[in-house]
Formats: sequence, C-alpha cells, structure tokens
Amino acid sequence: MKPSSIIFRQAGPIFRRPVGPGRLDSTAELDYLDPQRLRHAAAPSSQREVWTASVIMHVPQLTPNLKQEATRLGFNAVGICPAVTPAGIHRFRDWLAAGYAGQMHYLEDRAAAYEHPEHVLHGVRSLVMLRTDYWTGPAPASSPGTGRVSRYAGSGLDYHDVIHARLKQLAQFVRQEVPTALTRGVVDTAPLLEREFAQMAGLGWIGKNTLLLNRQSGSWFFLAALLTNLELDYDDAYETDHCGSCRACLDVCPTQAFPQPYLLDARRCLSYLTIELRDLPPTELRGAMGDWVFGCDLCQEVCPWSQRAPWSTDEAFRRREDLSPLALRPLFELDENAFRERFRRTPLWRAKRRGILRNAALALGNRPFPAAIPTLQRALQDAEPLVRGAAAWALGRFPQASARAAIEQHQAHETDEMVLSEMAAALAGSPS
Ligand code: B12
Ligand code: SF4
Ligand code: SF4
Repeated sequence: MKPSSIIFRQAGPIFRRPVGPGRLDSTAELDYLDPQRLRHAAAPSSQREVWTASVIMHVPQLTPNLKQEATRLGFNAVGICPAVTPAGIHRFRDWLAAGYAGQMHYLEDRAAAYEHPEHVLHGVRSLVMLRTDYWTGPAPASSPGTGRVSRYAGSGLDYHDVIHARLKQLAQFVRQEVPTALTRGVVDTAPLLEREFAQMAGLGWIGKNTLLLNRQSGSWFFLAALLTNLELDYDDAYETDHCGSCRACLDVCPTQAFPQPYLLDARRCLSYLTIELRDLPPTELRGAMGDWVFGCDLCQEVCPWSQRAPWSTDEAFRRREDLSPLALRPLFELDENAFRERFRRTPLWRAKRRGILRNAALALGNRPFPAAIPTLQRALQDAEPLVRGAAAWALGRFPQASARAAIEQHQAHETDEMVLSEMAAALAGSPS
C-alpha cells in the first residue's frame, strides 16, 4: 500500500494532507490511520502552516530498521514503549516527599515534568529505550594510598558524551527515514524515569538494588532514550522479577542505604555522598565509605546476575589504568587548572576538585599509613574549606602523634567554623 496521507496534529486540531515527493522515503508505507482521529480530521487550509507539527504515523519497516541502526551504532539492546505516564510515578513522588533525594534538588524542581514524557518532547508518542554495556572485568585491588572509582567512570570518558553522540546519529537516521519526525535523545539529565521506561520496553526488571537488570548482563549497563513523535512497534514490558529470595545487594551495602527492598535512601548511598553531595558526609557514614572516591559498585558486584555480564568490547569503556584505582596523594598537588586539565573530560569532573579531594582525604583517613600524613597536612592549607575539613577528620584517624600535631598547628590559623569544628572533633578523638 502506498502512503496516501499522513495525519498531522498540533495542540489539538488533527487534519490530513497528501504525501508529497520527498516527504517520506519512497519505500515507506503508511498503514495506520486511526479511525477515531480520522473521524475528527479536518484540514482547513488556514492551518496548513502547522504541517511541520508532530507527525502521527506508522511506517512498518521503520522499527526494525531503527533497531538495526541502533545496534550498528553500538547500543547493546533496544526496546520500545509508548509514551505514557510511568506506572511508578507515585513511588517517585513518595520518594521525594520522604526526603531521600537529599541535595539533588534538580529532581524535586522538575517533579511535575516527570509525570509524562510529553514534558521532554512535545508530541512524543514512542520511547526508544537503549542499553549500553560497560562491564570490563573485575576491579583491580586498591592498596593504601589509592581509591576505588566505580566502573562506569573508570574509562575516563564521560558516558553522557559517548551516548549523546550515538543518540544524535540515531536521531539523524530517523529523520532520514521520516524527514518530518521530531526526536530528542536523552541520557540522565531529562526529567524521565529511565528505568521505569526501560522495564516497560522489555529491557529488564527493576531489582531490589533499584537498578534495572536482566539475566544476560546483570545491571552493568547505562540507559538512554530516544523520544519521537512517531508511532513505532512496541515491545512487551518485562513482567518477571528474578530477584527471588536473594538479598545480597541489601546486605552488602556499607551504609545500609536500602530502608527496604526496591527503595534507596540516596542520602546514604556512596554514589551520592562521593558525587552529588556538596558538603562533608555525615560523620557516622564516613568510615563506611572505605576507599571509594567516586561512586560505588558493591550492590552490583554481589548480584548473581551481574556475574554473567559479557565483557564490553566498546573502546569507549575500556578501563584506564591511571584512573582506577586512583592514586590519591598526587591529587593534592593539582590546583584548579591542573585538575581541570586532567579531569575535564572524565566523569570525575562532576564532583569538581573540591569533591574529589574531599573524597580522597576521607579515603586516606579510612586506611591510614604514615606517608599520607604530609599530604593531609598540606590539605589542611587548601583554599577550599571542604578539603580542609575532610583532611582534619582524616588526620584524626591516624595513631601517629605527628597527625595530631599537624591539626594543632593549623587550628590556630583556621577561620572557617565547619573546619574548626572538624579539628576539635578530631583532636577530641571523637570521629567515628
Ligand atoms: C538520581 C540518580 C542517582 C541517585 C539516586 C539513585 C536512585 N536509585 O534513584 C544516586 C546518586 C544515588 C545514583 C546512584 C547510582 N546510579 Co544513578 N541515576 C540517577 C538518575 C539521574 C535519576 C534516578 C531517579 O529518578 N531516582 C528516583 C527514585 C524514585 O528512584 P528509585 O528509588 O529507584 O525508585 C524507582 C524504582 O526503584 C521503582 N520502585 C520503587 N519502589 C519499588 C517497589 C517495587 C516492588 C518495584 C518493582 C519497583 C519499585 O519505582 C521508583 C520510581 O521509578 C538516573 C537517570 C534517570 N534519569 O533515570 C540514574 C541511573 C539510575 N543511575 C545509574 C547508575 C549506573 C548509578 C550507579 C550504579 C552509579 C555508581 N556506580 O555509583 C549508582 C547505583 C546506586 C543504586 N543502587 O541505585 C543508571 C542505572 C542503570 C541501570 N542499569 O539501572 C541510571 C539509569 C543512569 C543511566 N542513564 O544509565 N543515581
Ligand atoms: S552503590 Fe554502594 S552505597 Fe549505594 S546502595 Fe549500592 S552498595 Fe549501597
Ligand atoms: S543482588 Fe539479588 S536481590 Fe539484589 S538485585 Fe541482584 S538478584 Fe536482586
């Protein structure tokens, strides 16, 4: 059947126009004309200028072609679901209301926009959910003086950049096929419950650790979405939960960040504490942070399904030896410019110099060894109070008298109240 018309819609009125040359790929066919919509269809010539508005149509070969193209571009799995209000939206609201988002105010600020993907792309009808695997083998053991960086960041490339470039190419492909199509590629930053939609698109189930996982790759993958106003063929939602009676992820969490299965209190999660939090973590959680300096992988590492993950052959996610594990002491020699130079293009940039040095100081305090004392002493003179406060706490964990002497020496010159209070607690031997 050759296409005879396309239904166009913008902000309410629905009307049809004949397909002109170049409008659709010559092989494309139009087999879906929603009778309900057709009944109301009207095409007043005065409205023809809005023909570039959202296209509602179904092109049979487009879905398999799009999936094939996504695979060619490096995505490891593709599933498609309709643009609807996510079923778990009430849980998201409850989660925010409970305060579990901590300082991630961007979630609360855009809470209303999460209600429907329409707020991400006007006229959206389909979400193409994409999986990108990044498992590159077990992490090498870290030793005193080094810190662990979660695997997703260990390649040194920011996954947002890598995936955005691929999304852009996929969007171009869609527009080649259907020039009037609207598209928007998102990874992380848009108000979209990506795991919910990925589950709806058949990519896996949401596990007790709140991550999306499947039986082939565990949860070692990123999610991304390409939103479009086209009608595509939808996949079946993933309905089965394969967590069973397992609770390995809940038990391994060093900060007990799961108040109950499937629920995360982000304020206790090391990923939040090392990346998102702008202050010093609560004293009682600092010891549990161990040597993690950027993110945490523990609740994925123990997952039985994650043991099966295939190695990613993606060059973009090859682990960089100098990043993971990360040598901590040299970090304190980097000023803002040098830090920028080294980390600007890596995921670690998100935490900024002050965040990474805070984390490095805490990690040194969690595994004290004498050679770290001069480093932390230097950190007590850092321009950034956050770094000085963390260094004071860390020095308080050292048994050596020189650590105590270093705090006392700098206490006299310190003016910041938070740092002074950390110094007093360290000298009193109260830090946990
Ligand atoms: C904010 C955020 C964080 C926060 C909060 C995490 C969280 N669990 O929400 C912090 C900083 C802690 C974080 C940490 C990590 N993150 Co993060 N994060 C996000 C982000 C940007 C938003 C997530 C969000 O909206 N949370 C809101 C709350 C409400 O979600 P929730 O608590 O999980 O509740 C939902 C479900 O669990 C479910 N639910 C709740 N109760 C119940 C009960 C039952 C029975 C069921 C079935 C479901 C269910 O419904 C809720 C609403 O959708 C997403 C990207 C995105 N736009 O989606 C990435 C994302 C979730 N993060 C990701 C990753 C990789 C991580 C880390 C592994 C990074 C690391 N190694 O350090 C850790 C994992 C920690 C963990 N166990 O979750 C990936 C996950 C990929 C995957 N396979 O699932 C995402 C999708 C980013 C991406 N584009 O790939 N992250
Ligand atoms: S990432 Fe680490 S701290 Fe966060 S929930 Fe998982 S195990 Fe706990
Ligand atoms: S560790 Fe067990 S409970 Fe946790 S996500 Fe994996 S299978 Fe589910």
